[in-house]
Amino acid sequence: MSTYIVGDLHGNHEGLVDLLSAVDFRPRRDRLWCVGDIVNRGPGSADCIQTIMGLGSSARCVMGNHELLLLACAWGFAEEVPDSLAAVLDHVESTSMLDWVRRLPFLIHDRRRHVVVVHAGLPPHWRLSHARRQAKRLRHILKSPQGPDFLREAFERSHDAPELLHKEVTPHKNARRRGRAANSPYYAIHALTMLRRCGPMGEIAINRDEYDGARSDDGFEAWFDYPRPGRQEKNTHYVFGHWAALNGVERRYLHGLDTGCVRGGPLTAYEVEADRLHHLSCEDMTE
Ligand SMILES: [Mn+2]
Repeated sequence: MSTYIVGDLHGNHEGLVDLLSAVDFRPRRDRLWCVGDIVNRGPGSADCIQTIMGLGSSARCVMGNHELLLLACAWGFAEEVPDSLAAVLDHVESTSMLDWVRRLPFLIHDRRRHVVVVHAGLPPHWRLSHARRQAKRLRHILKSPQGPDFLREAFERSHDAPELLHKEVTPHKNARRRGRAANSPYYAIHALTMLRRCGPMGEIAINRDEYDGARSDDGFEAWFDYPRPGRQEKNTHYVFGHWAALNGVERRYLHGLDTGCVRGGPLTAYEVEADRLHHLSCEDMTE
């Protein structure tokens, strides 16, 4: 039995099918997990959802920011609806697909396999137990009747006034206010689905996504370059996507799997039990 964690698919259904075939994936024996952003950009968003949904309990997927965008499109408050997501909304099975997307978890922690999966990252000042609670709360909110209002508010904060989001999601220096800000679900949804670089207390750096592997001079480091407690579980593999500009990150216990498979990069999957990567060449689908 093998568990394959696959990087951001972005509607590259061909890549998904080819990868499953290349590793001789069998749903009764193997498991497929996804780091999120299975939709948008590429032409096969609906097919990606259906294939993964169709695997039932053999597949798991965490929520990515593009799944949130799909929900925003469905709920009528996205600034614009990309063609690749309109195809999901127009699909005859859209209701069941959207219902599935809405219920995706924001974090997977498999204690037996010693694996944690999130779409973007974990703020360095969060313990894993806190991240799990936040993820659970977000999932609960999104699938509740308040889900659309909550997501609309989260989108408004990040789209209409990014500088305001920056302030609101940034933990305050004052300890009590800091605690409150760090517990904000708007902070949590941004961190789990959008985080790239941040300050030591999880201050999110908006629009500062460049990274050359060296320490930065502005105090905003890649979330995974901070020591514990952000990744305090020993002997546990942390797996994420979202940051295609890195072209993948491969360190001991750290696996960044977004290698831009919809823009001509490979599709990358991490095979948990064997502790190894698979790369599948893909054609550029954005042209
Ligand atoms: Mn993403």
